[in-house]
Amino acid sequence: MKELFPKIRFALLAVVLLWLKTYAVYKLAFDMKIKDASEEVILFFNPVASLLLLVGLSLFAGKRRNRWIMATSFLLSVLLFANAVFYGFFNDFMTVPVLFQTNNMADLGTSIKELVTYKTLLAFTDLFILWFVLRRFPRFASTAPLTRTERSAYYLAATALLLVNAAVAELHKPQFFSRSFDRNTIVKHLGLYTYHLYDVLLQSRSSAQRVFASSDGYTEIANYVQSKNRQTNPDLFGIAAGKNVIVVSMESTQSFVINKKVNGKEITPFLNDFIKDSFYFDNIYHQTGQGKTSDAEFIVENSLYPLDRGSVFFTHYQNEFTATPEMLKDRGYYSAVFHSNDKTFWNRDLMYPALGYDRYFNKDDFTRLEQNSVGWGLKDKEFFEQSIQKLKSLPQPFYTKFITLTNHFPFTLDAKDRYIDEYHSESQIVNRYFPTVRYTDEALKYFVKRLKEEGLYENTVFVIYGDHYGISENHNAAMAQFLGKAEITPYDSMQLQRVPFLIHVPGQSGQTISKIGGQVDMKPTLLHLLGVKTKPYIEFGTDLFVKDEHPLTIMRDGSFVSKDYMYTKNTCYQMGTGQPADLQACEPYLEKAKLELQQSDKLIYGDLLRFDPNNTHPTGTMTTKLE
Ligand code: GP9
Ligand code: MN
Repeated sequence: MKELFPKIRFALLAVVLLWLKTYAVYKLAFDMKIKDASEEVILFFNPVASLLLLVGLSLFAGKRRNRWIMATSFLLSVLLFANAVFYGFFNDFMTVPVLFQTNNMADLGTSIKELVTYKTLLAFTDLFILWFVLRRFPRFASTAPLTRTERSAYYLAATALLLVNAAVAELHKPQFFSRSFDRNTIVKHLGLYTYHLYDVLLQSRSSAQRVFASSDGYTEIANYVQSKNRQTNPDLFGIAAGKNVIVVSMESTQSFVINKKVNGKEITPFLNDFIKDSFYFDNIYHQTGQGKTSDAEFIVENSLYPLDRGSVFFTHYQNEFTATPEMLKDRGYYSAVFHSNDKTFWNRDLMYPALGYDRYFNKDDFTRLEQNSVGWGLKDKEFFEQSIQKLKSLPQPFYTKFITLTNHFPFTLDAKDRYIDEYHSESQIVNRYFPTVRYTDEALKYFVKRLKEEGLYENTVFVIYGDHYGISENHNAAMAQFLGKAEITPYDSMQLQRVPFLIHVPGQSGQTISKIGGQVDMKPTLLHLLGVKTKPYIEFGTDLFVKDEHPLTIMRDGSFVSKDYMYTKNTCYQMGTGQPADLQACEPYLEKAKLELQQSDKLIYGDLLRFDPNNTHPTGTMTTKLE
């Protein structure tokens, strides 16, 4: 046994280097929200056990052991590096489904460039050290074979350490293993690598769910949904029946820009005016997860929650859905999406037929010249202009969706498109955000003007919603400055997740509705205006025109907002004052929120809408494939 050390010392060196590097990346690239010294100690030690197990696999590799060690170090470094970049924008750790979203990669270039800093490059320093040791001190890296006892001793020790790690997590955070905490909490307690092993386990469990699902599963969820109080507002039901619909998904637009000024100038002058003639909902939260824009699209058109991991557009595009375009098809509507990105981005070319769309006007349908484009694609104004002729050629009534793009992270804009100056704060991202929002606002104004000229405005319902946040919590200091606050508390952060939502119905006067709601509520709200009863269908939202207070608006991570309380980051807050409240006050809602998300997840994982008797257009037999 005493000969063991020389045989494993190169592996141990790799472990120690990876460990220290991981800790450095934890501190520099992730916002771990460490509360006290004990958490810091847990954080420091948490990479060790899984690193010993993973790098230890090399001990089975015989003579090629050192190559294995180098390869494992490299792969783990890539994983660390990728997480650091991913976290920079998403404030989240990667999951297995995210890894398979490879068709998104090409376009992510500009965003990634912005996020790759010296911090992320730290992720590869140790490989040079290992390589140097191998070259200069080959005897240090012995490849003498290990006996079975030696290997067992090594793995026993590493596993014991993993168990200690798990026990400490459970002691420090009771019910760690019975409640599903957010990914930040998991990484904080178990470490990044153990988290990834756990994530792989989750993935295989969810894949199995479809196979074992039956119509009983559908019935259970249908009963759950039918037990909710879902009403319509009789004064408004059907007021827009048969009209065309234009939905605009506004990239990264949060409510805090509405009716606000920067450097003395309005950020959204057009929307501020348009709101006055529209139903404007000023208390609507986005409910997206890792699927960003695609999650918003999914929620808005299905009234289901997105998944906790990955984007439903990628993970479940083969499912059955009863989405808005499909439901409207039965009422004689033609449906189309307009978006000037690659058609495979977010797997849209495969997902849109499943949602019942007839046509997807994508990058290939638009003329993209250098001077027309910025950041990820065609500038919004140009995009709307080029869309008009295509829109005119569609059969009516139509249901169409336009997805804007210019206001996308990292918010780049040509000087001539800057209608207002940048903001002045320590965050370049926040500074640039305002002019790009202002630009999209101008593009919308132009779009409405052109629709009027083409005679398409008067018979069209106009829906506008913000898809998700554009400014992540990494920019809290600049946001505090903009909002004139000393700091951004988790309560404030949650309120910043509100996105604009408005519906303009020709001939109706404007009204601001401050009921609290989320993107799940948009589908029944719109469909009821169009005179479509949604009650027989599965939906998790309710009509925002119904006066009763919304019981609960639930975010994808289990946070929620109700009339009296908000729950976020494991804390209960009093609505209005933002003061922390006794956790007990939130407790009854917590269970409800959990159940709601579970039901929605079950529906998606089990592909249960295939058992829905209302599903008149099963994907497999759909008459119209994407044209
Ligand atoms: C890409 C666009 C932006 O086509 O919808 O996607 P996002 O990165 O915001 O999810
Ligand atoms: Mn988006």
